[in-house]
Amino acid sequence: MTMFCYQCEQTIPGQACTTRGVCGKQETTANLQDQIVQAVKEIGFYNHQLRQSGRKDAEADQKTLDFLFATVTNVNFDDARLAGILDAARKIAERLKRETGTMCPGKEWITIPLRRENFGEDAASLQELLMYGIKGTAAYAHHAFLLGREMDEIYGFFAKALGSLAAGNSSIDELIALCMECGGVNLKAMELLDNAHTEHFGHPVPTPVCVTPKKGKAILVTGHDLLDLEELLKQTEGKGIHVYTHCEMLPAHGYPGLKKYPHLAGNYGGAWQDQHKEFAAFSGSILVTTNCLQNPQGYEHRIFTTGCAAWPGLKSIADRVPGGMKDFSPVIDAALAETGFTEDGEEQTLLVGFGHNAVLGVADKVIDAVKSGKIKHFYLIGGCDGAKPGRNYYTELAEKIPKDCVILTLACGKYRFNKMPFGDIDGIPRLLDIGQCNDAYSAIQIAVALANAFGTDVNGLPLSMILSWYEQKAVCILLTLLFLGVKNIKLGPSLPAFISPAVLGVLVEKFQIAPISTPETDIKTTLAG
Ligand code: SF4
Ligand code: SF3
Repeated sequence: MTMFCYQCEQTIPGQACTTRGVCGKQETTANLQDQIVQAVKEIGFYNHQLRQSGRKDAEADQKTLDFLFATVTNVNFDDARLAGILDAARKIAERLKRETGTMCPGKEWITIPLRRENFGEDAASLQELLMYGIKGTAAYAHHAFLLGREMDEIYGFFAKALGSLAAGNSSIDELIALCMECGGVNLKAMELLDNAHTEHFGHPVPTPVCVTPKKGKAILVTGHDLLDLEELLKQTEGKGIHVYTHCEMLPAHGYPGLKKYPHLAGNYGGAWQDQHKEFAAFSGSILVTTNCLQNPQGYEHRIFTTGCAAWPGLKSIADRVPGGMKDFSPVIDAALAETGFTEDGEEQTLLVGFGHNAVLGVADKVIDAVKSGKIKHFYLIGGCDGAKPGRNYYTELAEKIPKDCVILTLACGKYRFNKMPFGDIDGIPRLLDIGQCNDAYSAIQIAVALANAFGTDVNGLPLSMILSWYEQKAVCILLTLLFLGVKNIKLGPSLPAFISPAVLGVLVEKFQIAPISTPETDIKTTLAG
């Protein structure tokens, strides 16, 4: 068996990973993930039948989220764990098959090359666009679920869309409609997660974060799961350990419910792709709560995974029992066994915490600054980071954006520029860090409020969205923006390999989406528009 995966930006341009993933995914792992995706589509097929007859299945609904999250890029590389997931998924599909008395087709086109043969390149391209949108949405719904939030509409859509992918009976137009619907459902998933975060941890407030280490024992937490971080902070209280955030954990510092812990000491390192160097240099233990995980090199004894994240041979922290907490003592013991940092670094800070509540709290000031011409334009430079040299574009872009423009940012791509001095415009910082990728919800709230204040829509604002993508969460966010009718998005560093030329043509025609060019050209065209 060979593999065929082209779900992320890192794959060979215009092609796919066919022998081993650029991410480090082995052929066996890719094949297990293909089979999990197939089993989840079957669950969706039967679940949709059940729902149409007025019944619901909580196990099918909830497990769909976890199973799909395990197939997102850089989450789970552990074949033994994936085989267990596959087994569990097949058991649910079998049970639903018995309960519905129906038969799901689709096993004959389990891989992408087979789907291309069966359905043609364009339908296969749209099927994958939908599938990756669903995966990203599932990841956000999974986080909301862990904080006690669910939404039946999300489950109903998953059952319908996965069922249609299993049956392979949707036309090109129906697939396009499902992709747009996925964008709308993802907006609801991000809203659900935003509500869960802000109710549990409070609304983020502007907060300076130290980005240099402090003397003492240390734990580094990476990924997106704020609940894991909170439980770790509780369990490390009074133990003389500093807890640092890494990559997508940075926005944690803005939440009152997390920043109140004095031992949440700061942020360490940059985005995920630098982890080999940065984790090796970190003098403590490391906890990986979600993507993006890479093969550990030399620090295997002091790195731990939890939740959906897994790497073969790495120690994993078990899930919490209902009503309880995860037990992070292995992570704490590993931190205490390390030397820790032997001296304080020279203090340097950056600002986080500009969620919708904080920004809309100063909306009057922002609106006045636009009206008086002090703020000419807003740029949303958001999305994922990655290893490609072409991603330097985003650093140069942020650097070259004129001083009378404000930059909104979110997700891990910001590490390309978030330590630069941007200054402010009449007290409004020129760089506003909105948060994690899922906080695209916040960015949308801000844009909609500004549009209302100016009596226009989001496309009528002096706002340009220049996005960087890498994995499937970025795909669902892009679908959300398209669902909202946002036009003229610039996307880079390269266009998705799974988008066929004809599908790209539709996106260009309907939404004027375009690849990034050079920072100078893109600034010129966005300011002229
Ligand atoms: Fe290749 Fe990305 Fe798939 Fe990994 S996830 S195998 S890098 S396309
Ligand atoms: Fe980054 Fe993986 Fe996408 Fe949540 S951590 S944005 S790439």
